[in-house]
Amino acid sequence: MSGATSPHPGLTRRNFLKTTGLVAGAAVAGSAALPTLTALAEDTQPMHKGDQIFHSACVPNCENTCRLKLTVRDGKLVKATAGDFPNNEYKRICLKGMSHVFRTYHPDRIKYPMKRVGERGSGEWERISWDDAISEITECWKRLHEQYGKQSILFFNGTGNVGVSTCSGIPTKFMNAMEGSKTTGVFDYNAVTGFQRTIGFAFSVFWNQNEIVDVKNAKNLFIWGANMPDSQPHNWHFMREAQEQGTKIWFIDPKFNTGASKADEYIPVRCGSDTAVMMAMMRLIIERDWIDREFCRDHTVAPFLVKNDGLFLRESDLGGAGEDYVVVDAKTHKEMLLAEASDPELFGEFDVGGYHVKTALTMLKEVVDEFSPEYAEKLSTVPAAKIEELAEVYALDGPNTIFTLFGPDRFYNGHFFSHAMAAMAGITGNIGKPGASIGEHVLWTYLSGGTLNTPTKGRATAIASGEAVDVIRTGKYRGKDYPIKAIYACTSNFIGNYSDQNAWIDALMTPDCIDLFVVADFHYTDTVRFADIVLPPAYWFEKEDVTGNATHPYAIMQEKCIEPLFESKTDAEIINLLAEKMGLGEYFQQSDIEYTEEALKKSKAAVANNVTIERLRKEGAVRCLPGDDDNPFIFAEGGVFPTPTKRLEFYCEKPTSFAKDPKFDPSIEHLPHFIPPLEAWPENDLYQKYPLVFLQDHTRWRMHTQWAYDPVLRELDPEPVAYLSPQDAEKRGIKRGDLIRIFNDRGQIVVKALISKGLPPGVVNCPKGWQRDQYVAPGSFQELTQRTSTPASDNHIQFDVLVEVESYKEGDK
Ligand SMILES: Nc1nc2c(c(=O)[nH]1)N[C@H]1C(S)=C(S)[C@@H](COP(=O)(O)OP(=O)(O)OC[C@H]3O[C@@H](n4cnc5c(=O)[nH]c(N)nc54)[C@H](O)[C@@H]3O)O[C@H]1N2
Ligand SMILES: Nc1nc2c(c(=O)[nH]1)N[C@H]1C(S)=C(S)[C@@H](COP(=O)(O)OP(=O)(O)OC[C@H]3O[C@@H](n4cnc5c(=O)[nH]c(N)nc54)[C@H](O)[C@@H]3O)O[C@H]1N2
Ligand code: SF4
Ligand SMILES: [Mo]
Repeated sequence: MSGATSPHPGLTRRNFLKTTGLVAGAAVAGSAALPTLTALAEDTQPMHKGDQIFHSACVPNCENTCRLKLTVRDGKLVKATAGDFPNNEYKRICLKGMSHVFRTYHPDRIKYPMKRVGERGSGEWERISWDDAISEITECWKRLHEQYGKQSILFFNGTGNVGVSTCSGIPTKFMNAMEGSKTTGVFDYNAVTGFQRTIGFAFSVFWNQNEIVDVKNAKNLFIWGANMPDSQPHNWHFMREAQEQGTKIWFIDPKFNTGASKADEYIPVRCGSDTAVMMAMMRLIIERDWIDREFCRDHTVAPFLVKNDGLFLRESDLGGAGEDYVVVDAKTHKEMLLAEASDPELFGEFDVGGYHVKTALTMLKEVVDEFSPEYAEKLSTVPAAKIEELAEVYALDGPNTIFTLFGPDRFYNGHFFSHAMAAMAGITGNIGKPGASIGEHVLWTYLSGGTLNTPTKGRATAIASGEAVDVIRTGKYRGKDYPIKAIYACTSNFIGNYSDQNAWIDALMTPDCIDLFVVADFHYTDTVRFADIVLPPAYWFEKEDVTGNATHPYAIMQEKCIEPLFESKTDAEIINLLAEKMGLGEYFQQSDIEYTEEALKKSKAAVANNVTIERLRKEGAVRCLPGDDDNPFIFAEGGVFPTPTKRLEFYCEKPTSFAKDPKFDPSIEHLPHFIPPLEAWPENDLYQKYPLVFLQDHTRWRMHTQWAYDPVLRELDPEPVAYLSPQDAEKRGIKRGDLIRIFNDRGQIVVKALISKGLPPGVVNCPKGWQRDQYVAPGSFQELTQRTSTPASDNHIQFDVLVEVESYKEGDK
């Protein structure tokens, strides 16, 4: 990595490992006295004669896919440990990965096709044959096609398994071939939208950051709205190792959690206010001339001229033939083509060819000018002096990395947070080089199964996720007739994971609304509970696939280790059976791995990196990202961005709305703004009635709703809890261990109270993922969340939620 400005040159962890001969996973840097889980999971158990070793991957959407080494004895999976990588810095596992034996053989795993016999939701089922299940489903679907049209079947294809063919591949191909309906984005898209419109993305909307091993090259690492180490154990250790080598970690989060406790500096912030802090930082950076002029000039749209209509001034506007951008030359003060200007004005307002124009940087300056550090302090609670320090360190003491995930994303207009972050990285040049990075960090869809296009021309129609439940209830979508009469869900627990659970339950329980609800899943989840027919899918180790969804740079072969248990069938087999009966059989003939192979052959990324099934079978894990183990991938290296202008577009010329939301106003979307949360904000009248912001951690004890029924994890995290600040607990007479009821107008949840000094007053945190049957009283964390989404991104805003808390006694409502 030539030219890297490392704060600790010479000794990288990789070099250190190489020179000492230590293998990753042993107790090395970061935890001198304590062995890592990976080390603990190593082969301490003696191998039995005849044991077989297979390799696969752990494939929930935890944003990593750890490679697994699986021991099979007499056809039974007996052990899951961490599998090797070409670069073993990526060799990791967490408790969830280690507990796969228990998940695979869980006594409550759904074993056979089941049909509801009682009322919907009653939990009364009878076993049926595969033949009967497939016939009943397809006969109903054929009737609905005739009566209501093909869009009347709504498909949910979630993130339960991120294998190439299981995840988006086969289900997408099927819903397209069926010309059914689906919902748009839903989760994490606020963050994605702000980055995508400014810095673009390299291969997938979820990857626009440097490869994580590069974090050691950062002088400062700002962890801003990410639940390290709970939600990212696989990335967290790289950060801690960087810290040991001199990188300073700043942690900006409303709560003082495990990650914050390990940081060099913790900065508490009011929920949903981060954009205001960044706006103030940018004001200071511009005011004090801490900008990186060269980077602004050569790699951002700073000198571009913006017309009154919001578009950039082009040669064609001035009567020229081309579309090159026009700038003003700093020496001559005359307009010039960007390609010819060596020193364009960064700031200023001009009259050019009859247009009154401003440079994009001037427009950014105008929107940040409102944010004095004192004003930002009032909004965010971060002291003005701390904001000044943050601005100075970020601008002047780099290279700096900001690692963010989805805390600020889960608020209304959360996309402006990532938009502002990109603007700040651009004007300070903290991007496109070693140690300097922002963005998202998952190889998601890089090796997408979505490339499994249907040979028919059909496509599923997307409806906005937040509106879907109303479409079901009213039969109308944005004023037009749109009947939805059946649902098919696989790899999705949407009733557990979509906001405003009671609205969904209501839609499913309304007579004559949904004729047939089919789910393929392993457990009686919140979604399965309301199904009419349940189909048992084969588990991850009972079939072949490849995964390319990770924060490490490898595609991993998922070998079949054991036969499908009970009567389970792989998702591909299930869909093949359904397709056959729907007259689509000719397009759905392949086995799991044949589908995967087809996807890899159609994937540009797989082709470019020579990721083939043959290689995967031989090597197990194949790098599928530019760069190599010693030269990690640097996003937008050299300042060349995957955007229309090839520059960092902190001014977005043509903002769009992900779900074409009629509420979307493009005129306010060019530049970042601070727009307060919709619900969870002190100025909201609802605050009087519901004075607590409701957060829901992605906790280490579950993956969303997966592992909720796992006996090993439940030993350690046995029951639903909520964390309250001592002040809020005392005010309500609540003590540690009391049962409390958390409620708002949408619903309730009853959980055990834990008191934490790490929480600020006014915030309650209820780790997510428990299922309805795991609470002591009716309710769910998901009853409390709201369905409104950000018009730009259709992102559910699960933290933009207000609640009240009271003591609960058994027998209460
Ligand atoms: N173990 C485990 N790992 C997971 C998951 C899981 O469920 N379990 N889920 C995976 C998935 S799909 C995702 S999207 C990611 C999610 O990963 P994260 O985004 O890291 O998960 P959250 O728990 O939502 O954490 C958000 C963090 O932001 C903080 N926060 C809340 N509001 C604000 C705010 O207004 N400002 C700031 N600065 N911080 C705020 C919260 O206190 C928390 O620390 O994790 C992935 N990894
Ligand atoms: N309140 C609140 N809600 C949230 C969030 C939040 O922070 N707060 N976070 C949101 C986020 S970021 C995300 S990404 C979503 C995730 O939402 P989902 O995509 O629904 O995620 P999971 O809970 O992992 O559920 C997936 C289901 O797929 C099943 N499954 C796993 N593997 C397979 C398989 O091979 N075949 C079949 N047929 N099924 C399989 C699992 O058993 C599980 O029931 O949740 C969102 N929901
Ligand atoms: S849950 Fe995530 S971190 Fe844990 S073993 Fe599985 S892939 Fe790895
Ligand atoms: Mo997510």
